[in-house]
Amino acid sequence: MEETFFILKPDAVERGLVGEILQRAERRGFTISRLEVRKADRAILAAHYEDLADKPFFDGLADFMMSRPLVIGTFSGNDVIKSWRQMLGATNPADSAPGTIRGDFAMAPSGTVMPNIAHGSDSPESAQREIALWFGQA
Ligand code: IDP
Ligand code: MG
Repeated sequence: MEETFFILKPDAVERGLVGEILQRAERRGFTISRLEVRKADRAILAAHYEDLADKPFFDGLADFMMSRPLVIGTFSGNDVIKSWRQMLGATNPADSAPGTIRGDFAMAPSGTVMPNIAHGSDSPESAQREIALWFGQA
């Protein structure tokens, strides 16, 4: 059994897509093992996106992620880290296949910020690090 960390980003929350996205995960067979509404600050986002902190788009990304409360949580299930990434689709919604969450709910970005609905850990190491960061204990 594996655990992954997810964020439903401000665009998902603002557009009322939280229930629909969680429903997709449940239908896939994932168990929602943690779930919380949380306002992020710049410090936690800098830690969460540590590999992106020196990118030119980081400030815009952080402002977007702080623009309203997020829905954060974990899914448990067999091979759930890879499965959730597959359900999300490509990072840039311009490239996300129809049928994926980003491909069904997000448009190609029109500016420097890239709203793309949801986050998922990209490896077991990231999942453990992100769960510890946001929830205190993996
Ligand atoms: P991921 O979310 O698919 O794992 P990452 O490369 O880890 O993609 O990037 C994290 C987030 O940063 C993306 O989901 C997206 O919101 C934002 N982002 C990534 N690349 C760009 C970019 O080139 N311009 C603006 N925002 C970006
Ligand atoms: Mg990533």
